[in-house]
Amino acid sequence: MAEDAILGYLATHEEIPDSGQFASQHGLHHNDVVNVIKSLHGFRYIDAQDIKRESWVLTDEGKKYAAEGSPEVQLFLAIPSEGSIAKDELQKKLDPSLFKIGCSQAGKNKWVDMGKQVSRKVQHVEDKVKDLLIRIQDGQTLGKEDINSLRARKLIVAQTWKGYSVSKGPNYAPKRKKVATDLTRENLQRGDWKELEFKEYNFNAKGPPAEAGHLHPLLKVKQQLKNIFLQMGFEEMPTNNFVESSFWNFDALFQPQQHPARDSHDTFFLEAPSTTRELPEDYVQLVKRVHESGGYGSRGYMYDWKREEANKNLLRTHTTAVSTRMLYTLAKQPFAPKRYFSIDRVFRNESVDRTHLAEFHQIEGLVCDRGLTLGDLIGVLNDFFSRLGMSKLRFKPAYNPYTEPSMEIFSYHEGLKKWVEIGNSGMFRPEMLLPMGFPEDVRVIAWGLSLERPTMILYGIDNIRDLFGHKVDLSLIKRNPICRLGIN
Ligand code: FB9
Repeated sequence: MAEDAILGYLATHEEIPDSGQFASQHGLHHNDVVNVIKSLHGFRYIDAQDIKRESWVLTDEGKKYAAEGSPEVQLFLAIPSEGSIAKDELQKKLDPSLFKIGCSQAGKNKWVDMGKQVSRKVQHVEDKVKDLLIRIQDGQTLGKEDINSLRARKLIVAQTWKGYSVSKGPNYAPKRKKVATDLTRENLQRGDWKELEFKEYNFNAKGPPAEAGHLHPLLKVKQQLKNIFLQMGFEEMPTNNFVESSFWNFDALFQPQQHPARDSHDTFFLEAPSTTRELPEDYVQLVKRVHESGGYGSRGYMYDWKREEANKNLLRTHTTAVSTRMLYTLAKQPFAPKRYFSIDRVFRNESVDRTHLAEFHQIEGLVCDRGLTLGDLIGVLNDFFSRLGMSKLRFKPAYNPYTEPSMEIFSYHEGLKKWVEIGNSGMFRPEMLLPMGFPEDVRVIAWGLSLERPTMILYGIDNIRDLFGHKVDLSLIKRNPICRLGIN
């Protein structure tokens, strides 16, 4: 239909200057003409150039006034030609939005005398606004001043009309030749492949989107962080046990049994299996003693340490529980420096809010070596976070039951234009390391942060519930970009 019209017209005419006029002259919808133009252009039957035309269209309010007259004229006509009418009377005669605009415009045009009583100041008025709006509807061009006054009253808005001018292309023919898009066995048998015209390959054509698996943003950031740790010579610790005993999660870390984090308000304790099966007895006695009466230069906590408390099973509250197991195993071997890291889920019985769920992923790093100092900790933190793109760090003294000294870590975030708390760190207490059997001069420095916080900031996710859990919208998983950690 449109195709024959266009190809036919070009048989006898140099070009089609304006696809819009061509469409209306041939009683065609301009959209159909445009689609055909795009296709014929694709096969180089024609050459098409974009043409744009700015035009004005009426807003809904504009259409209303073009149909019913401008508010100021409606107001004027509602006022008796002789005498006056009470303002609130008049108000009743008109639709509220009309009345307000009508008053201000009629006032501006000095058509009416607005007081308690309202009267006409002129006998007759022209509805210039209505006429101008109708002229625009008829596609007429108005003067700049009229356009600005209508635009100012939000009665018209600009609209860009896009069309094409068309001329013959290198493959022009009055009728589209059927091009072969495939060389078939039949073509070869019939030998008609010689005459056939084959469609050119469009090497820029996008293939159908490959429906492939997609990594959750958290896993992309996790992989980036793993790479950073491995590049820094760290080994990953096995974190495949969400269920842990209070002993490894708390006691071995020299965290006292009456510490608030150890009650069910903060920790998920298990009903079944409620208690751990076995613990290394000789080591347990050393932990019991250091809690009760100290040793190694410490006076301990001086309370009755209860085995049954240590036996309670829970969902680990931090991956530091894994660090404890690994350090205990390490202390059994002839000493060798070690760098360990873990990234996995931890569980805290906390109230859920924009940035907190009952579970999150903790990232932890530790360095175990002789004579390590706080300087070494600050050094490794600067190295680690600079690889995450966070170079300007500040440290604030903090407290953890299992590290002394301890520091909260802050970084200045260019995007957020503020200092952000990016983690916690410290030097494990001798009351934790010496009962394990480490030599006196062995020190362990460690730090931790969450995986969710950096992921939310990197992917601009404001509410943690949009990142993790059953409410996550899968399209976020499908379309989330690669993880650009450390790359601004
Ligand atoms: O992740 C945290 N903040 C953070 C980290 C990175 C980041 O990157 C952006 C791209 C720029 C942005 C923010 N925090 C730790 C700080 C806060 O969010 C904090 O309010 C919440 N914390 C969690 C615990 O909440 C109860 C984050 C989580 C956390 C805190 C401490 C540790 C681990 C995770 C630890 C530890 C530790 C200390 C000493 C020795 C061993 C482990």
